[in-house]
Amino acid sequence: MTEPLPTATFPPAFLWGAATSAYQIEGAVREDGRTPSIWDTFSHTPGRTAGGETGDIAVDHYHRYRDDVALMADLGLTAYRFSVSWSRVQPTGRGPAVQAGLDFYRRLVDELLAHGIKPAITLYHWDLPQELEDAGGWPERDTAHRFAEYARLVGEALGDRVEQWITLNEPWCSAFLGYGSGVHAPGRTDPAAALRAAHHLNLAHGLGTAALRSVLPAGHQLALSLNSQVVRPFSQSPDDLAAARRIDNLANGVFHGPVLHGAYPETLFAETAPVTDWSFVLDGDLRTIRTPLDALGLNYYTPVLVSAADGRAAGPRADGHGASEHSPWPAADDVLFHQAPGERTEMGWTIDPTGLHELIMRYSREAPGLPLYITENGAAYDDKPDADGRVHDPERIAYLHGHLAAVRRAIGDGADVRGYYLWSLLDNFEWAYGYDKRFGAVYVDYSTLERTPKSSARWYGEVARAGALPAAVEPAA
Ligand code: IFM
Repeated sequence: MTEPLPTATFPPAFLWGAATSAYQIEGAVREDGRTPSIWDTFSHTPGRTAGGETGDIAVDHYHRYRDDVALMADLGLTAYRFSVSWSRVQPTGRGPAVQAGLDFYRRLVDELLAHGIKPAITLYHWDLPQELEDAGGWPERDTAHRFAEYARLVGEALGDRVEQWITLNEPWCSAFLGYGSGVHAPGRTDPAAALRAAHHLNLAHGLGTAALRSVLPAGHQLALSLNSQVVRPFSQSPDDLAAARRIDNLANGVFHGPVLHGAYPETLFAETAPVTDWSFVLDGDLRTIRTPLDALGLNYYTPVLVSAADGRAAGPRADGHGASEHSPWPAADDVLFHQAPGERTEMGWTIDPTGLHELIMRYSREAPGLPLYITENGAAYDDKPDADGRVHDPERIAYLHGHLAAVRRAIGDGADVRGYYLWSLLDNFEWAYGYDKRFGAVYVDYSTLERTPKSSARWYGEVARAGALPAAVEPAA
């Protein structure tokens, strides 16, 4: 029998990582054959992002990746999760790959491996090639087949050196923010299209996983990253409990139902009947989607608090997903979203590490035996350099400490959590919020693109090196 771990110590093979995504950091949007994705189009459309900001330059990671990898190694990180830009690799979303695009990722991976950092690839982090959106986007079934072809191309090119693969990042956002509330690209506001998109994203995950398995060496790890929500009822009244269950279906069940269990939640069909009859789910789809996974990625930031409408006023919809008169939650206009009590980050998101513990334990039960990774967790704060140019961010250290303690507690409670990826390595383009929200452990001066590790980066690096959490949360000097 193995010895129990001392309380603050993590398992020896635990991965200490940071995460990013292509459009948020790379820039170089017109180089080496890359064509526009839906985020290029969206961010260049007046009124779509704060201050009209775009990812044209972002933090220029495309040219500075060597420095960024050196920075990670210097901090002591052991893993890095990044996404591949589909438009860089397969500019029209179909046909052969562009060598220059693949070469960039090959160079990045080689640099990581040379520094002893384990790469984890996300194939799709929201940046659909514009040509595929012009052909109908995710509400069209063919997009799932296009994704599988793209997955195979990247798998063939990088499968010899990358073991960890994630098909999709947060398909909820792609479907419901992209096609429902319209606060994300492509900015459509059609609840039926959002549900079709959700199904075709699930299908893309299934087809993409099969395509990857056909080209990757045995033993590689295939996963999916969900931003599964911790949905809490405002009260224990039957109506509030029913509201929470409905939102749980739309936030979680719509993805983990087919992926883990091969079926959509029964009640989801009746609840969304005013919007769609789900006739786009064809025979065999659910079998394809349920293809075995090797791990599950969980992204967590904050819980969601909901109630039934019943005459209560909740103020503006406080689900943390941007301002739009269109709800991202199809057929749920009678559910109210409330601000959860407690301190908030700069995003207005309530800080509650107990939600992360709850989420991990839920998926340990939903998918027994499936290794879990926290593929995103972190916080935005209004960080500023002091007179000496240093950036102190004790709030972020406290946030990370609290959430890592929750992960450790879940491991103690029997959960098989194998790694943690802080969101994000660098300050970056926070989608519709532009550059206003800083999630980075490393500060970026947007006028010079100079990088300065914040005190949280140093603190996190020390935790990674020690493989254990300190008792106190004092910022590292
Ligand atoms: O920046 C995003 C990331 O792209 C996906 N998950 C949430 C992060 C913070 O909003």
